[in-house]
Amino acid sequence: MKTKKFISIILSLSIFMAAGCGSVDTSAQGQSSAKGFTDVASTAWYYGTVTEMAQKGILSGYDDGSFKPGNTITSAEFTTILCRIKGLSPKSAQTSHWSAPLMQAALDAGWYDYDENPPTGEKYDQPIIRQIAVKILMKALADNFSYDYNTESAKMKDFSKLNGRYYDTVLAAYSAGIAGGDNNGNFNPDKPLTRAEACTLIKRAMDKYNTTVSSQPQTEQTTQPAVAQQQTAPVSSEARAGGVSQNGRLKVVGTQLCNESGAPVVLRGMSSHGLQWFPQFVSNEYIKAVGDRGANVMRFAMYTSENGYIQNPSVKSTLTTAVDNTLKNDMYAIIDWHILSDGNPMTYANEAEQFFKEMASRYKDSQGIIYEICNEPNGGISWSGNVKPYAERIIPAIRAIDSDAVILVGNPQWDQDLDSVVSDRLSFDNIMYTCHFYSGTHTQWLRDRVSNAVKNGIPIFVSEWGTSDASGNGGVFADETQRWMEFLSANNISWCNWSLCDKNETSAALIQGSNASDGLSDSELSASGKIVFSYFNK
Ligand code: DCB
Repeated sequence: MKTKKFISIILSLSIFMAAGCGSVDTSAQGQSSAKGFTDVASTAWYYGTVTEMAQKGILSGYDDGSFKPGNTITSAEFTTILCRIKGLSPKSAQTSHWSAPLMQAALDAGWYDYDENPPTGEKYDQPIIRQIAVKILMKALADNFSYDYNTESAKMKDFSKLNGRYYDTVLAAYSAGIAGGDNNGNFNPDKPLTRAEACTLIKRAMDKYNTTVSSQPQTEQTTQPAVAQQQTAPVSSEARAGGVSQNGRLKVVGTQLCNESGAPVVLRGMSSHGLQWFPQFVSNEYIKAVGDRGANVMRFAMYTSENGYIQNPSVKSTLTTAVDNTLKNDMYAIIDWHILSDGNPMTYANEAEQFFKEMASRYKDSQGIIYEICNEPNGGISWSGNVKPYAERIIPAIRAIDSDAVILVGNPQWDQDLDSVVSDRLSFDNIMYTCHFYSGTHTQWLRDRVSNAVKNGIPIFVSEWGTSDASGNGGVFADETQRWMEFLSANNISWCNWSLCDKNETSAALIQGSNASDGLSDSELSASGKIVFSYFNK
């Protein structure tokens, strides 16, 4: 919390004041506004904006009821507000500064360059200067940087002071009506920004680009300065061992899933059941409870058929809520296009392409997303004739938007036709092939296929497996499950178990009446759930 006393500042020269933006406040201090900020007068030019932004929970005031509109805003404060709006996941950082995980995320997202704000943090607490602020704002929120150079540069009397590296973003902001000159027509590129001005800039950009506040990860609440406190979306739990903030964006090296720095990572967690049937188990409480038991990944089965997405597209909002909950809990999230009774992925390839483009646009800045483009191809289809061509269509569509997320690809016979993959693999980087097993049905012969695939350089991810037989029922097959767990562990293979629900079938991990509000105890787990949860950390 800042303790500096508020000094009344005359904001008459606000550079970002739009024409006709209202009267100039010269004596805000002591007047109380409708929202209760003691120093934001209802006649202030920024009154409406500050009030609205505070109501949305994007900025907040200080404990003493003030907002300090004329104070400068620091680099870390300004940038992390945008990180929260966009829901960037915190990253492992070089310093212990409160903002460092999100500043690292902003740097990695390309919002600013290393020298503008080194990750060693020495500039984090300095006032941010206007040209850098506008650049970060535009990188974070703008959907295009279009402008006419002659028109926009002519509007700026002090254009010669603008550093060339900010031409595109600042002139685009001028063109979009987001930034403007002061009363003298100057932009003052090297001057600090005030809190009121920052608020106005962000609001204009959000309005212009129809930005909605993401409900994704936050930094630790306790260490945020007042300016950056989020008042709406629930605040995330701590960084999780093996989670996204620790491992960052994943990549595939050889056959091994690795973290951002190239060290091997194993993800273990739960798959949902069909989201159209069991949405209640992908709540924040359930996901957090699974994470607290040691999992670092969740997979969400969005069925295409059986009253799934094709017939009932609104199930997509269950999916995105589930994914957001997962990221908020610092876990990886797998978006599963769950074909099953429609065993040929080509049947709904158009819908799949559209869907994955939308997901990629939504999550491209998140580090915790894995796309699974077709659950279990099956029926009279082949790898080379159906699934591979499907993958060759969907993967580039995702990559055009989200260039380096890991993508999981299925194969015929419910993800058991690994031999076909070995002889005709895809040519993309950062992909893994799925193998699914059910302990009561799939035994050593399938482990042999996995071993053979890995030996041939095929990266394997077990995105679904069960302790039951292949119907999801029967068993529990504890001995065979143990063989599988030892095998996967020995091979560093990641997995998700089917399924986090309380359906009356063996593979369901929960008993009826489970309640995750206080975590999930063993007594709330089924026979299968008890076994599975005991393997999250092994
Ligand atoms: C997979 C599917 C998954 C299915 C489980 C268990 O299917 F990816 O959706 O889940 O494995 O069968 C089951 C649920 C049931 C639900 C049913 C239909 O547990 O509650 O009624 O889906 O929605 C597999 C996996 C392997 C094999 C066959 C199937 N196999 N299959 O090897 O023969 O036919 O669904």
